[in-house]
Amino acid sequence: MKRTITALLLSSLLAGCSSPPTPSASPSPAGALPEEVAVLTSAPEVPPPITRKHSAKVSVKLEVSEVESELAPGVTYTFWTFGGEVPGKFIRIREGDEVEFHLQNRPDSKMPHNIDLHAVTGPGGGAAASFTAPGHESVFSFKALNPGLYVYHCATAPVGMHIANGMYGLILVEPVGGLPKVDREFYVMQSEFYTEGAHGEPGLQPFSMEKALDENPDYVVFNGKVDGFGGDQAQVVKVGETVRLYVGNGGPNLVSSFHVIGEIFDTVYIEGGTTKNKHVQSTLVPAGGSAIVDFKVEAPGTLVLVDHSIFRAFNKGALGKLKVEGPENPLVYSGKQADVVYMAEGSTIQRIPGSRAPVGKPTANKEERIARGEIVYKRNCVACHGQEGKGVPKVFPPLAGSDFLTSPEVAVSAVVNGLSGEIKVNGETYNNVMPNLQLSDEDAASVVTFVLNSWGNKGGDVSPKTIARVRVK
Ligand code: HEC
Ligand SMILES: [Cu+2]
Repeated sequence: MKRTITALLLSSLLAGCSSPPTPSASPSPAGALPEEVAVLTSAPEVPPPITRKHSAKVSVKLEVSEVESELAPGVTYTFWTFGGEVPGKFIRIREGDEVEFHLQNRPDSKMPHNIDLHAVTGPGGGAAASFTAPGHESVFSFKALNPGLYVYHCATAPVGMHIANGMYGLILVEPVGGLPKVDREFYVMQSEFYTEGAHGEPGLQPFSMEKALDENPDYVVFNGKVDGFGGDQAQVVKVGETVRLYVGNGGPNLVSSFHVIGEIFDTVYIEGGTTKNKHVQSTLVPAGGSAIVDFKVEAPGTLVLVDHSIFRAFNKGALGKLKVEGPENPLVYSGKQADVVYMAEGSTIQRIPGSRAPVGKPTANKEERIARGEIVYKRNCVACHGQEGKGVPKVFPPLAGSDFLTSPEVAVSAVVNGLSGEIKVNGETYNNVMPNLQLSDEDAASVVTFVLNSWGNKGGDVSPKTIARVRVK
C-alpha cells in the first residue's frame, strides 16, 4: 500500500514535467492527466512497454463480436470475443493510470455482454457498469491501483457459458518504474472448449453445457484454438535473447500446470503479482489467473509450451511451439551423442486407443475419405511418420513414396493390426514396433486412402468394408 501512495505522489509530481508525447497523447488542461488511447494487440503480440514516467488518462476501446472460426483442423465454433479473436485484446497500462473504458457490442451480436476486469477495484470489476446490449456502447472509469497481470472476462449470465465461448483476455498494469527489459514478449492464454461432438469431430460444434458442468473438455488450447501458439502460429526467437511470456488462464474450469519443455523459467512473477520466484520448472496458473515467466534461450531447437497435465497437451491441444534459431551451443546442450537399437526382449505390439469415436458421418467416396484421412493422419500418425510422411531415419519408415506398400492391404494391415519385426522400405531396414492405434473402420479406411493419395504415392481407395476384412480380431 505504502508503495502505491508513494507512486501516486511521485506520478502526480511528475505529471507536470515535460516528457516526450506519445503518438496518441493529446494536450490536457492544466492539472489534469495527459490523455492517450491505449494500443491493443491480438495474441501472441503484446503492446510495447510503457516508457512514460507519469500517470495518464487512458482510453480503452474494446469491441465485442460473435464470430465463427476454426477451433481445430476441420472443426469450427461460434466464439464470443473481445476484439474478434480468442483470447481478447491485450491491454497494457501503468500503475496509477485512470482508465476510461468503452465497451462496444456490435449490432450483429445476438447476446448482451459485459466485462469484469480483475485489475478493477470496484463492484463486479466493472461488470454491472459495462452491461451492453447489441448495438450499444457502455463507458465507465477506474483507477489502476495495483500493478500486476490480470485476467478480464465477460460476466453476463450464464457466466460460465460466456467464458466457455471465448470471452477472456489479459490486462497488464505495469508497476511504476516498469518491468525489467527483455528482448521479446509474447501473449499466451490457455482455455478449454466443450463441444457436443467428440474431440476432432468435424463441422460447426455447438457448446455442450453438460460437459462444461462435468469439467470434461474436448479441447484444452493456447490462444483460442489447436495450434493457436503452434503450427503457423509458432513464434521464432534467436539464441541469446531474453523472452517473457504473459501467461493467462481463462478456464473456465481447469487450473494449468504451465511448463515449457526444454527450458527453465529464470524468473516467475507468481500469479502475475510482484513476488518473484527463481529457477522454476512448472508454474500453476489458476483459472481466472496469470503468471509472468522470463527465461533466456541459450540453445537452438524447438521449445514446447504445455499444460503438464499431459493428456491435455498431447491429446486435447494444449501444446505451443517457440522456435529458437541460432548456432549450436554444445556446452549447454550436446544433442544426441549416440543412437543404438535397444529392444527389450518380448516387446510386443501395444494397443493405443486412437479416436474410436466416429468422426462425423460415414464417408461416401474417395474424396471424402482423403479429406477425413488427413485429419486422422494429423491426429494419429504425424508424431512418428512426420507431417510430410518422411518418417525418421532408422526409426520410423517413410510413407512418402514407400515401396513397402505393394498393395493397399499392406498399409491397411499396418494401421489396423500394428506392425513389428524387420522390414525394408526404400532400401533401408527397419526393425521397430508400430502400435495398433485401434482406429474405427471409417478412420482406418480414410487414413490409408489419404496416405495412398499423398506425397507421390500410387493412389487407390480403401473402403471401410476392406478394413473389416483385414483387421485381425
Ligand atoms: C508410435 C509411432 C507410430 C505411429 C503413431 C504410427 N506408426 Fe506407422 N510405423 C511405425 C513403425 C515403427 C513402423 C515400422 C515397423 C517395423 O519396423 O516393423 C511403421 C510402419 C508403417 C507402415 C508400413 C511401412 C511403410 O513405411 O510403408 C505404414 C503403412 C504405416 N506405418 C502407416 C501408419 C499410419 C497411417 C499411421 C497413423 C494412423 C501410423 N503408421 C502411425 C511407427 C508408427
Ligand atoms: Cu458475454
